[in-house]
Amino acid sequence: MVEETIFSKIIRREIPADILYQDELVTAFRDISPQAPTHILIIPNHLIATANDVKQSDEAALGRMMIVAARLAKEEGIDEDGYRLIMNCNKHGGQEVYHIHMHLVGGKPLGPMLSK
Ligand code: DGP
Repeated sequence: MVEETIFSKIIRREIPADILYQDELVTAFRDISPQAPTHILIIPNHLIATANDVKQSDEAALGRMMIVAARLAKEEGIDEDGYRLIMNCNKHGGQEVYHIHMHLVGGKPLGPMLSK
């Protein structure tokens, strides 16, 4: 049994978050500690702990995450200049919350992809 994280409480609106989008598959909300002018997290409503745990049955939710990312990038006005989509996995990836999430980051030049 995989343990719920704070993100499940955000999805159920049990704790506050700046939710920008929600449907039957995914939820998107602003990151509590933004690393750029736009920093949004897009997550599946059902708990998938890490990218390693993705199953065939998750395909619809994962596809929707991508659709919502593109839509929010446009709404934020960062689609033309560009942005970065990031999903961290486990320790070396720097994952802190074990409910997979796509970071949508933009609004300024983001520099090289990886810090040295
Ligand atoms: P990661 O390192 O990829 O697991 O990123 C986790 C992100 O989640 C990090 O950028 C901060 C964000 N975060 C953690 N707790 C909360 C929270 O309670 N609310 C919101 N909005 N974001 C959170």
